[in-house]
Amino acid sequence: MSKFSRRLALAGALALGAVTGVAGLATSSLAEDKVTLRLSTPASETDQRSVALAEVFAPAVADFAEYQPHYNASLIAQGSELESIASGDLEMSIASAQELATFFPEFSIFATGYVHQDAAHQVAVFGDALMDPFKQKVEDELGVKLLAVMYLGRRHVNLRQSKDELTVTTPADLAGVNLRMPGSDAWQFLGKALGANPTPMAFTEVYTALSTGSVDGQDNPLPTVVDAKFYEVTKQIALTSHLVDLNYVAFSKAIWDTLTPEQQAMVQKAAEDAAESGRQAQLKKEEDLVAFLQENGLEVYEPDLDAFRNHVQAQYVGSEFAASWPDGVLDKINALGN
Ligand code: KDO
Repeated sequence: MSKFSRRLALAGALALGAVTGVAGLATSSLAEDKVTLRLSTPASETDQRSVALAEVFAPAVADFAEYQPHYNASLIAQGSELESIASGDLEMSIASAQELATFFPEFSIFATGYVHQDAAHQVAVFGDALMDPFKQKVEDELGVKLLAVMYLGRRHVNLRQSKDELTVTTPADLAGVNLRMPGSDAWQFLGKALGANPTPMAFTEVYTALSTGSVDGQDNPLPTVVDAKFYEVTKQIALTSHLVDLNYVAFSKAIWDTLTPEQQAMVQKAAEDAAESGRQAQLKKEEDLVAFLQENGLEVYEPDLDAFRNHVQAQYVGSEFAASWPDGVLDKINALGN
């Protein structure tokens, strides 16, 4: 479905969701006196964002909410979570800017290579007034509240070929490389901007695709490469840092509206605390995991970062994505960095 028809289809789903979401809550409130918060994510149970939500978010809201996480996309397919929240079939997800860009193209600014500089920059951007119209639109048109920004990490290029077979120095070295990227336009564009031949595929299929050779590689941060065991079926990581990647804690507005102001404040704080806890854990892992990967036989090295940054940025200039960015927002984002 194109971006625009997807957004139109949502208008109907949202109207329906506002009704079924609240009805669902009313039933569960009467039966159990607690609101059920189902979260669906492609991430595993041991992913640091999952851990943070289970260990920090869930207990903080336990007085009035029962948190029910579903991992490995076992409840909802990757990329369909926001629609599910809008239609009242899900209460929470760990949403990407790329998924949001399928409804609101301007979100691609947060999914663009080499825009965010680090985890602190993500937090500054998310908390800045520049985010207000983005958050408002998602709330009004999708029925989803973006509560906090979670740090996924620096995405790098992770390949099956050994460094002897293929050394990645500049984007030209990725020509013809079938690089798995998640399946939305913003992701695919980033794969092309890196110089590769992007192949769309759900996260849960990547391990098998790498082991059979149906793709040459994938891109993800080091903690994901380890958590999903991609290092077992790949031989090298070129530390391109092409995207300091984030996810948002997404929460059903229909459910939010049924909470008391005190409960809303607790949900908000719980999401922020979980994001902070997950962020610190993920940053620590990123620091520690190079050694682990090397011990496991992977070659981990830095390519020509200027060549990658210049090439990727040049691809966005004049693109349909850049055309959707509100005037002045990129400058504001840059001003919040180092
Ligand atoms: C992935 O599919 O590569 C990706 O890293 C994209 C992210 O936005 C996010 O959906 C993530 O997968 C999942 O949470 C699994 O880690």
